[in-house]
Amino acid sequence: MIKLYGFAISNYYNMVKMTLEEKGIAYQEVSAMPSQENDYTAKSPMGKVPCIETDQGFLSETAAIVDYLEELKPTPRLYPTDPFARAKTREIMRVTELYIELAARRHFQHLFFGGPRNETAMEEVKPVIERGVAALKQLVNCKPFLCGSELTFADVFAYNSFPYANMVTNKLYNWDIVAAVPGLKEAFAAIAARPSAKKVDADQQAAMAAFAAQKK
Ligand SMILES: N[C@@H](CCC(=O)N[C@@H](CS)C(=O)NCC(=O)O)C(=O)O
Repeated sequence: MIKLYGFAISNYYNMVKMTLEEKGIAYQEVSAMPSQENDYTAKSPMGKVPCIETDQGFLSETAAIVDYLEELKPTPRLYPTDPFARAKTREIMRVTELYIELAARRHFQHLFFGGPRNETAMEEVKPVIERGVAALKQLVNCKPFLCGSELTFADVFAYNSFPYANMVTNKLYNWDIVAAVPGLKEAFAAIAARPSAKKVDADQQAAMAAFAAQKK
């Protein structure tokens, strides 16, 4: 059985977990935090969360993991079969990760872990996210999902990336980036109604409550 290493607050972890849930692949969760210790980098060479353990060995990097899972269990598929539509799905995934998630992530230390505000990032992040949002406005159709009638990995990536990024933009730039993309709020509501999202969200909220209680 596949083992999924990480923790339920991690948006990347939740992308993989949602994929496993959507595909009905049996898995076991193993609690792990990012670490540069040898015993963890042996599993996840960058020391990041998530990674998975398969019969053939460990695999890290979310995009590589979800591609593996898609090939391991092609149905229900989360990439369109048409090559161009599949590439367009990946285009949305890349834009979401590079210009929304990774840009916003520069403020995570400050916003979620009490670090000092990064003034350089204050200047640099907003224009990057502005271009990401403009690109997504052009790329998604939200009928009801980001690429149309079927749930794809574009939904899995965006659904798990936007909430934290939106906390960042709301708090630091007074800007709601979900509202900024027409149809995105409704697309997220459609995704949230799926059992996979319900499971991921419930586990995430429980983990957040436990984290908050621990901090007190
Ligand atoms: N590129 C990685 C990013 C994963 C990532 O950044 N995970 C966070 C937790 S949400 C982490 O492990 N952070 C610790 C670090 O960056 O060293 C992936 O696609 O899986």
